[in-house]
Amino acid sequence: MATSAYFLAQETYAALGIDTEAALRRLAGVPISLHCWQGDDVGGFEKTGNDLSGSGIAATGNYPGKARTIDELRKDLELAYRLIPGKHRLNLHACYGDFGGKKVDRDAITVAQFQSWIDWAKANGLGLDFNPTCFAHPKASDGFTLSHADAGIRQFWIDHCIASRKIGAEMGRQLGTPTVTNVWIPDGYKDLPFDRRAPRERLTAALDAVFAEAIDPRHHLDAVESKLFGIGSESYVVGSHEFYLGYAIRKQKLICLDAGHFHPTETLTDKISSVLMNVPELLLHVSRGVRWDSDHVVILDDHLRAIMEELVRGDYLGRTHIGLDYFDASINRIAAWTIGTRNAIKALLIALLEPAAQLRSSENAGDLTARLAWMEESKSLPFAAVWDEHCRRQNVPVGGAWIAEIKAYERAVLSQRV
Ligand code: RNT
Ligand code: ZN
Repeated sequence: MATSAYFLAQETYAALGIDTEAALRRLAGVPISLHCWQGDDVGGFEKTGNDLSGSGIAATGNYPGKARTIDELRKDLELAYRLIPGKHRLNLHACYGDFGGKKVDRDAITVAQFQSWIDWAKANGLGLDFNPTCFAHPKASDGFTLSHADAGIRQFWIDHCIASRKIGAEMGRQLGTPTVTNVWIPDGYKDLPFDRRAPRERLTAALDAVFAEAIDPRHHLDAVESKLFGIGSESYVVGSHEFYLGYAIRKQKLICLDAGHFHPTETLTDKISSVLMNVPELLLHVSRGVRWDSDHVVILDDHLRAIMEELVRGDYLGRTHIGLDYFDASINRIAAWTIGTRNAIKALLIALLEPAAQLRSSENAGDLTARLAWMEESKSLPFAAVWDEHCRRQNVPVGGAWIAEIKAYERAVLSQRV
């Protein structure tokens, strides 16, 4: 039963020509891909364990109760999905395979190690996305993978990426929804390189080898993700934005824009409509950099709102795959998923409830005063009542009620993980 707060909000929006029911219907159809790696600080389930050195990334914090096994990670995810309204996806990294205690090196993985994830996803009504794990491995310890100067090491990572695409394609085929497999590599130098060209030529050739086989886009889509710098690759990153943007345009691949991978004052706001002029589709890693690419939990801030506004205003939702990417080990990890994902959905709802007609007609009429006025007025429209209604209809906790559920799980389950 909808509440009177919702009906009042519905009237307020209707007076502006905004249909809250249509917004709720659209919102319910947009999946967010939750990143598995928030659950265990980018650890994974390989026998070798987790060492992010040389990877350019780091999870900081030691909040107790992180998932140690595939079953624990699934149980934690199931709780997060119960607290997040709507039907969503899971974004898996290759190092999260079901290895059953056996060592299967990265270049040898097949769908066999991911069948239990596919079965689990099917049982939970989730789509899957995928990533080769080109870090946290002895062959990545000097910080280079696909652009490595050593042909043997390069080939190892090419083989890993090819294996990952095959797994992604099989996930998409079995689940009936295309898997986006995203290639991100850490390759770069701490200090000034002499030769910036050769690694980029090697990376181009390696990517060509990785993508040589065409895969049916009904099952699988390729994305490439750039970065500005990483920890230990402050001076040079082979896969820069310009590098991948050019590659993606030339090969008509998806470009992955990670909100934390640009200069601190640079946002995705202008990039979305720019890159979508030239690439078929977009993958977003919604994240929050704080001073650097620090992967903080996504909050309802101006950047997040602007990203979602762009997707709605530009009518790009059908060409955009929304994923999250952050890893905070200093707070409850299930809460980190829940907070960030609920915020991403909430921001999308706010964007769907914009007084778009007024904004568009003011702008088209050259009435920039009215445009600014409507933008500011829209900030105090009663979206919270519509958001609560969304949670109610999707049978998830309304408002802060989810916090108690996480606390109870922490007491009953996480506290036992010592
Ligand atoms: C790293 C990239 C990349 C990773 C994941 C774990 O800077 O953002 O997306 O976060 O692959
Ligand atoms: Zn990312």
